[in-house]
Amino acid sequence: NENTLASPVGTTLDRYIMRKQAEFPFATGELSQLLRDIALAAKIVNREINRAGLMDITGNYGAQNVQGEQQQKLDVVANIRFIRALKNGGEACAILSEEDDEIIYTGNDQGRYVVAMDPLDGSSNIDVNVSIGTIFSIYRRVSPMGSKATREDFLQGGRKQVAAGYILYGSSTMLVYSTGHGVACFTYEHSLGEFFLSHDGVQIPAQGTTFSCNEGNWLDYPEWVRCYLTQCKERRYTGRYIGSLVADYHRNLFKGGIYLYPPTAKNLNGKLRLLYEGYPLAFLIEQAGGKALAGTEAVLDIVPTDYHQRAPLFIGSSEMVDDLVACMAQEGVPT
Ligand code: P6P
Repeated sequence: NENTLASPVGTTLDRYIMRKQAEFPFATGELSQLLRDIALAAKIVNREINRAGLMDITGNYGAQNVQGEQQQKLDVVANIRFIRALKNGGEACAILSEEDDEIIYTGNDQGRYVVAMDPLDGSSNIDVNVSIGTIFSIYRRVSPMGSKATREDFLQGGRKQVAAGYILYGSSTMLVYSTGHGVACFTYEHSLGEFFLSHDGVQIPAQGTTFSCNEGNWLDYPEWVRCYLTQCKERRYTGRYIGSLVADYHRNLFKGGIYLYPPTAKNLNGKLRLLYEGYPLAFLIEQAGGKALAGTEAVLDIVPTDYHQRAPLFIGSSEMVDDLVACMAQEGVPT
């Protein structure tokens, strides 16, 4: 039926969500509402980000977050806004945020979902006006409705995600998400306060000629990573590294490419967090026909043990990830 066709560009996010929900007769609308709540928070955070330079709320807040990283004021603002939107929305019973060590209970113990999120990744880029992003990952709870959410709700593993996505606050603000039936991309129209569908059924090109990696860590990289990066240079690929994961990821999703965050001396498991960076971005890239590895293992297959655990991330065009795997074999890594 017409619902299974890609929705026409220009559809609003609301109409798109309703149309998609109509494709699932058993859908009860909670996930749809949860996505709307996330979109609302995104609009609010977008406004704060755009005003930041003017309201002088950028710069270091002085507080340290649980990661021991210098916390930017906008980190705090974004975290509060997403938590408040999800609390008011009523669909999520708990939240795991990069900014908080423990899970945050929303008070909606009847909520069917839990959300893991990085409210504002790459916040060190704010002061220099580089694009930044929010990343979110949604699970159906496994603990009984009416009870408090548990660790198990958040440690179900990447393949149990029911939805995932990100907001990119760039030259335009875009919301990209999937509920497991393809990737949709929406562009925000400030004057109307609406997200409009700009791409439906996004597929990452199988091959690309862009690699995104911080080569300052070259001396730390395992031989198979150096082997691959050398191959990229021999092929005269383009290096593009914005230093903001969502921005690098989004460009590679549309143009083809690979993003690499390997183990380093400072971070033996890489710098990126599994539950609210690796898993959601891996969910999306597989929906878009790409691949995501943490090493020899697919990111989505990693069994999680800790809320804030890190994992290496090699993610993007399928043929580029395959070339990376060939380098593992070449360097004797058991695959
Ligand atoms: P490095 C930003 O701090 C971030 O989490 C990602 O957005 C980005 O891709 C990466 O870290 C940059 O890390 O070590 O290359 O500066």
